[in-house]
Amino acid sequence: MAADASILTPATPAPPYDAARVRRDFPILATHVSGHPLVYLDSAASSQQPLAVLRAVEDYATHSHANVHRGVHALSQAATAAFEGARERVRRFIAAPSTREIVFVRGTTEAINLVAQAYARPRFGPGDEILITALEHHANIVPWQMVCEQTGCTLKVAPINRRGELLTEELEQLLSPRTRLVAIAHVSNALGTVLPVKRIVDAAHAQGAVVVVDGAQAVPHARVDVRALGADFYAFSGHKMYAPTGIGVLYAREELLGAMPPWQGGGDMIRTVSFEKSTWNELPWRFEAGTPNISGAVGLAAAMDYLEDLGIEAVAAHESRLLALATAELARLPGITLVGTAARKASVLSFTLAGVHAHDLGTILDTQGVAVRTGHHCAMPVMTFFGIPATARASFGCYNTEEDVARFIAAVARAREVFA
Ligand code: C6P
Repeated sequence: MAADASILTPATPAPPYDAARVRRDFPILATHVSGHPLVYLDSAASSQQPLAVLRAVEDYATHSHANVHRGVHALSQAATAAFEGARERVRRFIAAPSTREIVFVRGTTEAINLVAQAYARPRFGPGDEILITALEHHANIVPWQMVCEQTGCTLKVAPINRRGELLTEELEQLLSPRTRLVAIAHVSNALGTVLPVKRIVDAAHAQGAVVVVDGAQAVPHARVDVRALGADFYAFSGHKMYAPTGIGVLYAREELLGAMPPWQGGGDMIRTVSFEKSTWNELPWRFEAGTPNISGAVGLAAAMDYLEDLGIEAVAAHESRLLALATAELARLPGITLVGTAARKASVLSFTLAGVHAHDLGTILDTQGVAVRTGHHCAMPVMTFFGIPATARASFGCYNTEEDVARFIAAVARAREVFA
């Protein structure tokens, strides 16, 4: 008898990633700019939303909207179920142990400020140190400077090299028993550098410090498992991962979050209120004062479903192919300097064109329908380190195609002629 063919046949290979099909899921990408089909290369600032997300938000608003946690009526219960369902979706997406550790916030900025004000400020004082890196976004610098002013603790900065790589050994040398908290990007928004988070977490923990990871530029491009990383706090924004603006997440280890005082007071974060004393709600609601962004949370959950349906690993592999292609092509053009050439990069390609301000370059690209971001990218110390005022930055998402790369390179080549 012939062997069972189904046992012998290798698993069907995954179909090749079809970026042109993915692109059609995003209605806004059919826009024309200056008479050209849009080439959207600004996903690191804000990605676009697929129909699945737009429809989920519309469906929620059409059929389920009311305030959450407050009503006995059917719509309030439906809204609460949608909101808390979204929290469970987030928990699974980042492999957090419990929904008690998932706090909905406006975005990465608010998440980091929450940790600064509710974890660091009440605990730190003179002699304590907070350690960050030289490639951080302002959202992972300024809240710590504020804590230093408020408490008298000291900010230390681990250096980078000319490729935009963190000098990890130097960071490790800066760690000491005085270090109370280490705050690092997972991926740099200005340079694209991927940081060795697990190694830094282990080194920081060995000194008794907690670690805050700014995952704003990582979550859309890689599978993040907060348990495997060992991060104490992990922050990210919905609008960089195909969800609406105004919704983000702080993951915080329950043991730490449970010992933190609330940072904002108001409705929903209390258990009882009297004029003498108020008591606090359970986790995570203790950190969600006021009516939350319910439809945003619904959209975020839909974006996570969408990304997982595409396959995060497949998206990441596709984006790194585009990044490699665009980097090689761009580097060939005379006058181009790449800013950020780390060995491990994700999604971001920053560059300058000799003799041309980045804003002028961005404007010329825009007239050709190519959208890039120009400026300091809220990372002024990075610009200072490289001795430049600004860069142009192309960033890739799940919907970008090789044709987008070709159009981008042609637009930069054209800009060179315009400014020659
Ligand atoms: N970076 C960029 O174009 P918010 O604004 O809170 O959603 O995210 C802030 C933030 C924090 N950390 C990193 C690494 C980021 O990239 C950002 C946002 C955008 O690069 C806007 S400046």
